[in-house]
Amino acid sequence: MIDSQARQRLIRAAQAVLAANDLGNATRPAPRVYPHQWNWDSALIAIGISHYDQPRAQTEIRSLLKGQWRNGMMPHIIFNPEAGDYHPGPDYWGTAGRTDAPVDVQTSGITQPPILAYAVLQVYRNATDKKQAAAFLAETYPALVNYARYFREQRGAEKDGLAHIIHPWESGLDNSPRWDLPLSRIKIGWQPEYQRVDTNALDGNQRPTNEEYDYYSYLVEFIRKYNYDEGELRELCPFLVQPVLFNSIFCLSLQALIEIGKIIGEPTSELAAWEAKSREAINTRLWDKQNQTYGDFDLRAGELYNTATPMVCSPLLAGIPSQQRANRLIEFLTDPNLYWPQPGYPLPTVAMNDTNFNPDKYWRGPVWIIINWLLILGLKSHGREALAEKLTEKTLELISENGFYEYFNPFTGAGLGAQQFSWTASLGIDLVKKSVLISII
Ligand code: 2M8
Repeated sequence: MIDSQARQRLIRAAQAVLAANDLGNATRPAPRVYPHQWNWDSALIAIGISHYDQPRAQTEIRSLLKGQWRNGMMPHIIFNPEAGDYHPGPDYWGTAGRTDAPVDVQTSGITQPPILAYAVLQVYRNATDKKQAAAFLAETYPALVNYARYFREQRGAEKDGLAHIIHPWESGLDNSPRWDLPLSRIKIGWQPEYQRVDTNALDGNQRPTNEEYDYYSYLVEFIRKYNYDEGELRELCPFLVQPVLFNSIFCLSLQALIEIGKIIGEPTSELAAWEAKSREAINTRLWDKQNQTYGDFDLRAGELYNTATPMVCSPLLAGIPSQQRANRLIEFLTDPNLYWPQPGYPLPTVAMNDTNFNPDKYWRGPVWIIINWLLILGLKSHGREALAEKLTEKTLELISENGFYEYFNPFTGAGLGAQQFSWTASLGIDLVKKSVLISII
């Protein structure tokens, strides 16, 4: 149990991490390994910052929106012109001059989990000057709706209710075993030409393999070859998956957009229809009867498949499952053989009894604060406040005892990957602020 002094210390230290990673109008995820601005990182960073610096949180969002493409796409990276040491950089993406790409900033050409609209709503909720904050909502709303419309029109949500991704990096979960099956079906057409730099700064045993990087780089080259043309990529991209976590986050952001629309007096019936369609599709097309959890749909193979990771419970975060399904999912999450090690720290990103589980390797087992934070939200959405508080408590303990790492060993708590990681800091702040305990101290 971490007491109120430890919580205050955590907030101060987290603010120092965010200040050190501040690039002016944007925040990098970590000093050396991630020197640019990332899409969902920045959205989550803005939530943390909005608890103590509303103008800076709004600036974070505005700088992210500068990267938006004309078709509504929010790129996964906006490049920092001062930083060079990252693969793949702007030249490898080669998006400059593409018809849809912005002219004054350089970006990648794929997106990331669309948590942005939810983040904007949280920034508003944390504001004390609600009039100014509502003006910020009105300012950003059209861009946020365009981003949602992009998933409807370009990524299949209009047709299926579900958005597809064209690269594992779009999932945010890079080398999660969730992509092993669809990647294994891809025949690499040529040897991609690239140089990894991540393993210069970090232990290679904690990072994806070279084979995985071959797939990632090949897919970037493939997407670039087809000129970022969404229609062509829908037809031809060898990786085309409708992931459950991504779509649950899409639904959450649609719910947030509806709420924002109501606050600023915009009609919301169209958004409500989009949200209902996506929710329904998650509950039907992504429901895996056999495992009694949610899976991902591989559009290339035309099948639903599943992997033992806590993401199988992700629809909880947008209140999507029935109470009966939710109860079953929560039993999985709290099972000490799967996701709640005792002793240790919940929630490992792969089930501990699964052959893919590796407690130290990137998205293949370590605890990630983002996943805990999303599932804490899910527990609260389903009325499980006490359990949400328990998970909050364990997560804060993990950070305050081990530091603001990118990910953590679920048994020992040892920090892994990048140090001084921004979303660990910002979500740490958010967890302290929302914790039931803090409000009674
Ligand atoms: C990781 O992804 C990037 C590629 O986008 C990488 O491996 O270099 C993921 O953890 C992703 O979710 C995250 O947004 C990004 C920056 O923190 O790093």
